[in-house]
Amino acid sequence: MTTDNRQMWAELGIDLKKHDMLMNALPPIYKEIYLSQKNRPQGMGFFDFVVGDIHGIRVQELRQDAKNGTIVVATYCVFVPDEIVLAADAIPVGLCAGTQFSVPIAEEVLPRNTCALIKSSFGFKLGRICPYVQTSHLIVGETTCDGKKKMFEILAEYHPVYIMEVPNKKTQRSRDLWRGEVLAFKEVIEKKTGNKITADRLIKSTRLVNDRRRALQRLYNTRKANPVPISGKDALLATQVSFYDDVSRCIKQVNALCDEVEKRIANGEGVFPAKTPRVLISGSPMAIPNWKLHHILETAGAAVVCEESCIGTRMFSDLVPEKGGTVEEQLKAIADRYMQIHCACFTPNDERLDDIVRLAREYKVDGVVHYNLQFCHTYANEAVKVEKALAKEGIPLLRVETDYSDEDAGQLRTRVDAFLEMIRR
Ligand code: BJ8
Repeated sequence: MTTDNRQMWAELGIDLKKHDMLMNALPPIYKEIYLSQKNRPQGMGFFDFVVGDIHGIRVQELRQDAKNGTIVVATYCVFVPDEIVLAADAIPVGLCAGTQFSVPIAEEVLPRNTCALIKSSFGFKLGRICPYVQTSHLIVGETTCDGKKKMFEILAEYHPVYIMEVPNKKTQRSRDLWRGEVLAFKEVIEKKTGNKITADRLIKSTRLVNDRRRALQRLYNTRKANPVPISGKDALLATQVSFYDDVSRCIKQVNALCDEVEKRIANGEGVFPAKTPRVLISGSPMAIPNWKLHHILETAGAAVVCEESCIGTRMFSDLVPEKGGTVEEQLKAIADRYMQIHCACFTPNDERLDDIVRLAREYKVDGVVHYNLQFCHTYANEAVKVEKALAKEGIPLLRVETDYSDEDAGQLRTRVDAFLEMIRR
């Protein structure tokens, strides 16, 4: 930790004592979960560096941009269109909400029976331990689930917050509502930045965000190979980092990683033996540093080969058509693309069931683990339908409900062991 960083954190109003505790806790966990893996691609070195310096260089960059007048827009959901933020020369930053550390802080205010993702994100602000939150000029929330929606109301007492209304159905009326929301968001961002979003800026930012999606698609495609050339933990980390890293740098680093990993495939090289059981994880997003389930699965002898999640395929599967056109035409294309995210907050949401079955086939998995954050009722209830859809296709399923603490790690391991025993070929 450099003196420069400490000074920057102090200027940002960070609670240095709590922050030190968080920063001291991360390295041993990372060493155990990540650095203990064998035969990792060298390209993961960049991502190791990013985590090792998680509140350093990237925050310094954002601070410098902010000092030069750039607006930093923080988000918690893949429904918030980065294209619009970038087209106004602002910087989008996906906030992490994946640590147990900030949960007890949030529980001083929020009900305990709230999902860990909501508590973790709120705790970061309440405890003043996240320099990304502190650097941001605006947090953009959404009306996806009830817990998040009401948390954002409370968060607005501590930080500027703007809420986008995400509809709950996929009818034409809902699409029209969402198009209106995207248009309103463009106006909010223009006002906040003082920059006009032109058709030219919008097509450029659309291409850029699509390039990030293409890079992640490329990475995930490599995971279809057998033996799998990269661990699930490493692929998850690259996806997690892509939420807050500079977009152009992220594209470059993910593509460099893909170059290396594709060579491994050509050489028949893998990180796990070819007969390793292949698992798809589906469900609630895993924000950084939530690596718990991947770690349990991969140390129990499985390979996680895909995540049907917002920190996974839901983030990058669909591109915005790059047809250009007027600002209004492009915003419509952007809005329509985002309506293809099959979050469990929609009813009905059968497209997600189709996605899970399709991905299970494409990634040739031996089983699916449905990951549900405790108290997330949307995903928990949708899991009933997921179970039926997979049973119909003869695909084994393990349903897991957990939080960010390690209290249930032993019990989870026992269940994972039994599941792997069942699906082992
Ligand atoms: S589009 S999945 S990122 S809302 S896990 S907070 S749903 S109680 S995170 Fe999500 Fe957007 Fe949907 Fe994706 Fe609520 Fe459930 Fe918690 Fe969740």
